[in-house]
Amino acid sequence: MPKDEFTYIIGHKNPDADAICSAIAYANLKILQGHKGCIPARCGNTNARIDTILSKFSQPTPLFVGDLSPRARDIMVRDVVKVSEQATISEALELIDAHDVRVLPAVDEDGRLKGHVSIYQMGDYFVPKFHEPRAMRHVHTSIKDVAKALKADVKFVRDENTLQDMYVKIGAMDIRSFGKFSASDAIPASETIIIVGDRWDIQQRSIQIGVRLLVITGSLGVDPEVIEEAKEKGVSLIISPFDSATTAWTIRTASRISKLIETDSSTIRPDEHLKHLNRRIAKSNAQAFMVTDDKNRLLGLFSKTDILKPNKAKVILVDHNELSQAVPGASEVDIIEVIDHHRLGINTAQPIRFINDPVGSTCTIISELFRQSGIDPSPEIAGIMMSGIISDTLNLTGPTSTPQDSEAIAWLEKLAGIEADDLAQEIFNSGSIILTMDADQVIRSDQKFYEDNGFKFSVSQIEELGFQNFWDHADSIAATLEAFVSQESLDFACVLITDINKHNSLLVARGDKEFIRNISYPTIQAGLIYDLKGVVSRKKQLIPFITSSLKGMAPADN
Ligand SMILES: [Mn+2]
Repeated sequence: MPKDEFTYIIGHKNPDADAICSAIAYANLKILQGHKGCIPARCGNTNARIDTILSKFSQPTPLFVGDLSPRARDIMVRDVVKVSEQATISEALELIDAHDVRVLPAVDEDGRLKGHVSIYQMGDYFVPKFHEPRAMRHVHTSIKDVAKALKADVKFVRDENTLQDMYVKIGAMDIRSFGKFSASDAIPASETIIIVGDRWDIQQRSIQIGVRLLVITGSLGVDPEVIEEAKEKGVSLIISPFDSATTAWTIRTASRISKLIETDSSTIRPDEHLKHLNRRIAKSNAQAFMVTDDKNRLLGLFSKTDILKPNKAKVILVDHNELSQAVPGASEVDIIEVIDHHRLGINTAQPIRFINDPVGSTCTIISELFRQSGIDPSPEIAGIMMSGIISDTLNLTGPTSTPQDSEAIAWLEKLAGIEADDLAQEIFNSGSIILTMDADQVIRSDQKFYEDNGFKFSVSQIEELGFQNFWDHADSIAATLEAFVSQESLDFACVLITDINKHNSLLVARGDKEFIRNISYPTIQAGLIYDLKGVVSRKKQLIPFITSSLKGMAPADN
């Protein structure tokens, strides 16, 4: 299946369990509904919790997609019709005709690009040039290629593989003018090809003056004595099945393409971004652009139309709708659907299917889509959706949890054959992020970036059973966060550590002094760590606090 028929179903950067589980479940629903090419994807690493869920319900880790911006390799034709630089015009024309292409890349034996020939260049070769009569008779080829093009009956050949310039002449005149004509022509006999019918006198004279090749037309017989003389004088002699006019034309097509190859082909590397290529290509007159690797081997080609109307990948965003949280390049492809439960933050060029419901988890919405379609998910997919809901709503106990999430869990429990409380135990016990990762990874593992009132900031969240692991690593997490703010040119950054047992959080904040001063939660330590009693939701509790706090400040001049 060509790449353009794929639809990636993908959650946000730094995926959490809901982002991964909703992508898997929605791709499954789409496939059951008969949509082809839907692929669950992710744009970040999994974590211990996600790995536990995937292995419990026998699901492969979704495909990693790091960047969706279209590149040359996404639009190039891979099975390129190409021609050997050694080929004859006849072979090249046959390829052009058989494959209906305009441009043929010419390659050497190692597949390296030497240039290209086009139907225009070859047409020009055959266009009569009356001011240059020699050019109309010129061929650059070998005797062997001529014999092959004519499917000739070879009587005698000498140096048949030597590639040379030769000039075709039809011996149609009387023997008395034939000799004079050859003399006035200023073309040496050794470069002359004579085409003649059953005219014994012209055949004799051609051999006597030592022409390079004598072609007898119309499958006419030739005296054994003439063949003997040709051998003696070293004149190559072949018999063409065609009449003289056809023979002359066919010999010209036996000319090698080597002198016609246009060597200044526009070459492009496969990973060049289309948005960077656009201007260069719009200005170019080239008909085709060759994609080559660093050894100049031909990988593919594309035309101007291919780049102006690229076959874009399609994407469905789940569990997010802000481009700052989406896979890089998402804005350059077609976003065809969004299914989410976060605040709105997207504009699209086209109307799209957009489902946003303030429930506790994207998996709740997906389970409702299953129900609306009258499709029961498999026990594994039901378990995957339960996991997303349990993870996002702290097993229906968090403040973002709604009656719809409880209903979804009740429905899915039966289909999965598993109790939500048992599954929650397994999910929440699967590995403390603080114990298994270093401080930098702790910050990045579930981090979201925001822009509000001119402020750029990030909020990471980690869920732990109790705060002991955090206190053991608080200093290094705070110091790493401080460095992160300047590395990423942010105004400030926060880490919310949530105790999923007691439903409280701690907040580490670093960056903009005024913002930090405005944090009204009680400080636990002089080290800018705040006690957020009863706060467990980044989305519903912390982000609204931050945005209202920023409203009271002068806009940042980013
Ligand atoms: Mn979610």
